[in-house]
Amino acid sequence: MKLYELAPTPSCKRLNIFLNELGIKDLERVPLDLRGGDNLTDDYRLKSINAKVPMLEIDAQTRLSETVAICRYFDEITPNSLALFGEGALEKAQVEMWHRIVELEGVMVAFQAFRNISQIYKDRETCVSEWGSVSKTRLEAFFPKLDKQLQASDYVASNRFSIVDITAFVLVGFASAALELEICANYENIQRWYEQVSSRASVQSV
Ligand SMILES: N[C@@H](CCC(=O)N[C@@H](CS)C(=O)NCC(=O)O)C(=O)O
Repeated sequence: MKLYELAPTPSCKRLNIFLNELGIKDLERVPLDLRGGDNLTDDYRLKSINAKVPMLEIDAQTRLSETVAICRYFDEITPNSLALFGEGALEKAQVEMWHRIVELEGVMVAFQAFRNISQIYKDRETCVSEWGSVSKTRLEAFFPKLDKQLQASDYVASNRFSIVDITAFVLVGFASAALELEICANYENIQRWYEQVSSRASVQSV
């Protein structure tokens, strides 16, 4: 089994925190140079449906793309009682609901903002500065929603740590560093939760 990645990217951070939670360490890793275009070669495109990282190669015929799909695979094959995708009908649905909200209104919008403002991938996509700015404004409008939820609940989806906290944690870190948004200073519930998640061993080693 091989994991194709660029460890500092947000998507790979999400996966690596999840793997740390499960205690998975001895995984063969293949580092890719994304800016150099390692993910755009014909060989990689044949292997990866979205030509992005992370990508898990299970064997010569079987590969998985999409961070959450890879997390789910490892969760299923690793005996554990962490319930990172929730436990019971209601909590599983709450995890699913909040994960979609955080990904669709947070992560995807943050990626659009960063990619269009920085133009780091202008060799492979059309970049529109105005779309980057609009996306950044839309992203800023998401954090009050997250803060309100964290006022009502210890963690994002419920009172228990889940995969949604990993995704939201990486999002807040990325938006603060790459988009220079002051999130923790402006939202006290996000700040309380962010400090709590930061103290987890799984997070400290990525
Ligand atoms: N929806 C995908 C997004 C993956 C993604 O956007 N990966 C970025 C790094 S964070 C990437 O590979 N970028 C290279 C490119 O777009 O060429 C997932 O969740 O895995």
